[in-house]
Order: sequence, then C-alpha cells, then structure tokens
Amino acid sequence: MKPVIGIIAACTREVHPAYTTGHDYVRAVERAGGLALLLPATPDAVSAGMAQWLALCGGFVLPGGGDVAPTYYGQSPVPQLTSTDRLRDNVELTLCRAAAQHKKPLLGICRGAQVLNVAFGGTLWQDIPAQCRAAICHYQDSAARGELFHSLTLAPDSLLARIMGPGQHECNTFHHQAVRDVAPGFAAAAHAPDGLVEAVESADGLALGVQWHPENLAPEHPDHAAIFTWLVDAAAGGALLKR
Ligand SMILES: [Mn+2]
Repeated sequence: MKPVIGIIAACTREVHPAYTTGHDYVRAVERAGGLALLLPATPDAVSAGMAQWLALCGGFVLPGGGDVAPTYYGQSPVPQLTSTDRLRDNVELTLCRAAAQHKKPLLGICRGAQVLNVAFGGTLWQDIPAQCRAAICHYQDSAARGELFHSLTLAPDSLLARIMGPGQHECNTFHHQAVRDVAPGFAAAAHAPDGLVEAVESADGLALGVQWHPENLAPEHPDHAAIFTWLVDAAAGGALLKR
C-alpha cells in the first residue's frame, strides 16, 4: 500500500463551481511514491470530516491559492489584498492544528506555507510590493512555472537543508504575500536574497511550508522533488531522513 497524501481541493467561484487542485501537486505526490487523495474544502470537513481525513491520510499538502483573511492574524486588510475565502481558510487552519496533534506530516506550498504560519500564531506581509520596499521580484510573470527564478539561502541546520541537500538552490516564485513574523515553535528555513522568509518548519520536523512551487520544478530538479519524497516517507511512518 502506498502512503496516502491528502491534497486540499478548494472550490472555484464560477457559474458551475468545482472542487479543484493543480495537476502538478498530484503528479509530484505520485512521482514520490504516494497515493494522492483530493480533499474538498467543504463546511462538513471542519466538523465531521476532519477526523476521517486524519484516519485516511498519512500526510497532507496545502496547495497554493488566494490570500488568507488577515483577521486570522490580527490585521485589517490592505487595499492590495486579493481573493480571500474564509471557508477554505477555516478548513486549512483546522487541518494544520489537527495534523500537528496527530503527528501527521504536512507540506504547505505558497499560500499553504502562509496558512501553516498563521495556524500557529505567525503573521504575514499582506502585499510585498506595497509593504517591502527593497524586495526583489517575487512574481515571475516573465518566466514559465517550471523555470527557476530567484536564489534561496537555506538555514544550515534545518530540516529543509537536509531534504534539499547542501549548497546553492534556486526556486520559482508566484507570491505577493510572505511570512512576516514566524510562528512560535517554527523557524525560518530559507530566505530570498532580499531577506524575505521563503520557508518555515516546525521544531518537530513534521510541518514544512515553502513559499515557492516545488511541484512545478519536481520533474526536472531533484532537490525540489526531494520535498515530496520527504512528505511521502514521513507519511509512511518512516524515520525522518535517516541519511
Ligand atoms: Mn519568492
């Protein structure tokens, strides 16, 4: 049996709403040896569903998406805030805390990294261009999703450095928000050249949030594919990174 990795599927806001998640998240989990299971972010998920999700899944992916409602980290919205979805926020914030309680590994990607940080008491920059004057470009309109765009400095003793390997790394970038205050019990595991936090990880090594999109890079870049291998191995109950 393959380890089951639950991936949150959010509801689109179209005439015919659909629960969707990105193709590349699913394929990256499958390529790493996991069985991907889409979990729709419904109101029932918060109440009745969450316990069964935890029983069904060995680990979870929180994918990219819109902005977390700033009320969840004690702020009022800035004018540059874009699409928010309180139901999705609620489902994902609840899942973060439940997964931690049940010692299930969780990978937050882009919005997911922000959700993870907020779930445990951290805060966000609501809009990098408006709030961080010295910031580099964190939205690569000019480059394909699978293309590397800015460099990363990994914290030397971090879980992420053990996952991705020593030395220089680069990533893609599609975010206008970022982690501001790192949540208690978490540490910054990677920074961009402008000093913005690009990854957070929990002290127990079971929750990792990356601000970039490793699922788009995994096919061609083993250091990014390794992030999904970590998740699937941890979901299988294997000792973390016996290397
Ligand atoms: Mn970035």
